[in-house]
Amino acid sequence: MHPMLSIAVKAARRAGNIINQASKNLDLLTVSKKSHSDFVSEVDGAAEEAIIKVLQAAYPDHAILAEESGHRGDHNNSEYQWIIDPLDGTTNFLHGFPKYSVSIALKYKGVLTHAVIYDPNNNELFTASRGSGAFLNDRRLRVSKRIKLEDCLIGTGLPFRDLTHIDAYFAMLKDIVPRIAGIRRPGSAALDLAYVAAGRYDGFWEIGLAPWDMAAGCLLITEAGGLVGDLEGNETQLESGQIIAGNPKIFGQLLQVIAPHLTPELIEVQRSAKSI
Ligand code: 2AM
Ligand code: CA
Ligand code: CA
Ligand code: CA
Repeated sequence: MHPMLSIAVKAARRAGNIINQASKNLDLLTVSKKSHSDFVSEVDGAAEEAIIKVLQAAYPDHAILAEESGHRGDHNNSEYQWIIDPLDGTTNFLHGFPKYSVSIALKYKGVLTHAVIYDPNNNELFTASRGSGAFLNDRRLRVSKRIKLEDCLIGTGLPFRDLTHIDAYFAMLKDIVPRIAGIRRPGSAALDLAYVAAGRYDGFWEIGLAPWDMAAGCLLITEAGGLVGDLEGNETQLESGQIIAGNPKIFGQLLQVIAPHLTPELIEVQRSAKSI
């Protein structure tokens, strides 16, 4: 394992331990709301600090973008940037619904290079390094082999914070559901993307995500032989928050159903993210 990936794994496991400990006493947690239905607890912050402590001890010069504390370090001059979601699926965590994860990715010169997604509940560690494949614990991962949309299990997430695009999203959902075998919406986007890499889902799409929800999952999927793109089929821009992913046969079929429901506003979100 590349030394930078092992540091990321160490950080993810530390965060996972904090999350597991806290999950035994959910009633004791202080929970606040960032906005309507957007919850945060002290566990999010504690897990994030633990991750950052491990990363900064090893790589004090690297820049960091983390959900709860934002930017740290010199983003203009560092070639390395860590992108961190310390607890993806906070709502699930707070309800004892066992679908949440820790997500850590490293960009080198703007390119996703290492990725970890850790499910502390099931002790499932998903890792990838560019050019070296994707793994679940010690097992090499491949995306699924299904070729017909009608046989596929597709993951998604509902818009929850910004409801501006909810009609367009429901139009996508309405069109896709009769064409597939099943739909799932567990609520941890990072873990969903890891499941595409593992072949548990054949495809996934969502709008309104944040860069830290998507970064690690994108590398896991491409390293497992899958495709990721934006909702027009172009290269994913993490800042756009819009993603379609799947095995190489299903990616295009999913895109054909989803893309016609893009509104000018959703297209604008994608295209303006490209110019960042
Ligand atoms: P979070 O738990 O790290 O905030 C996509 O659905 C992402 O949106 C999730 O991975 C989750 O990341 C975030 N999210 C926050 N609040 C949510 C909510 N009430 N419902 C769904 N997703 C939520
Ligand atoms: Ca959050
Ligand atoms: Ca998240
Ligand atoms: Ca989070």
